[in-house]
Amino acid sequence: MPSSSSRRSFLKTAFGGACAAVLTGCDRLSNTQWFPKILGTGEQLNRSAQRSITSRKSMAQEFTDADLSPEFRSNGTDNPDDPAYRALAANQFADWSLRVDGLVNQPSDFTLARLRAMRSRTQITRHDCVEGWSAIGKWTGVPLSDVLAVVQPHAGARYAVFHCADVMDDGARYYESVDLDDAYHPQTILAYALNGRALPIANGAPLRVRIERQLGYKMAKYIMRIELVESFHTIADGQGGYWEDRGYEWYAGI
Ligand SMILES: Nc1nc2c(c(=O)[nH]1)N[C@H]1C(S)=C(S)[C@@H](COP(=O)(O)O)O[C@H]1N2
Ligand SMILES: [Mo]
Repeated sequence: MPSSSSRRSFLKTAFGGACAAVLTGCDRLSNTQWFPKILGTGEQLNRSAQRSITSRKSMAQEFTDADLSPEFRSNGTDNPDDPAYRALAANQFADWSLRVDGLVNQPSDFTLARLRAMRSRTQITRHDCVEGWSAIGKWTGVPLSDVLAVVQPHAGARYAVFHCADVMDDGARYYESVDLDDAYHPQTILAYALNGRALPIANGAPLRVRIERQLGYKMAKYIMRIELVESFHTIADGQGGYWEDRGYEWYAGI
């Protein structure tokens, strides 16, 4: 993996004159997570170039309570109108469970109570939406790695696909996918709480994923099922996600 100084020199080269004028400022920028995140998408670097400038194991920046946005806005679906979802919501999700299956040894169902009883992680992070807004929120949930430890993915499993409850205006259901590097990342959690309270419906209740080094559209809300697959192209002959099927990059991170 490249050292942070080689990453800095890459960034200085990539940003040439702009960085030469304000070297110290550029050093500071390159040490934060969001700078490479924006570089990776704005400059249309491909995935291998992104991998070569930043370790896949690096952590997204975490913040403090003082940094929390006054309100964490909602984007995309804010209340799925799927009848099965509405029935679950009417009963505070007491009858909801997460199905985890596909290429696994132990297909399993996780109720909210079961998820809440597992190890939890709380992290304060910044969410960046490609539509041009960001917000800092405090998320609590189960590391996805712990859920995967229960279901035991097969050696051939390469991606986790998140199947969601909401159907978009064009009739397609929202879904997303990540590779297992990101699925096992310590900051990848299945979040059931936001800012110390049960996750609001507007932000994905009862469960949404946080994949902190990627952009907002990867962070599937209203998750009903996680499927382990060898290729995400087998999902509806698609490109790995609702927005990816409409032209967005599958790899939306550093
Ligand atoms: N199921 C589902 N997940 C989704 C979306 C959606 O419309 N449906 N929108 C995505 C986008 S573009 C963003 S920016 C975030 C918004 O999360 P928020 O509503 O908590 O702000 O959720 C992402 N996950
Ligand atoms: Mo977004």
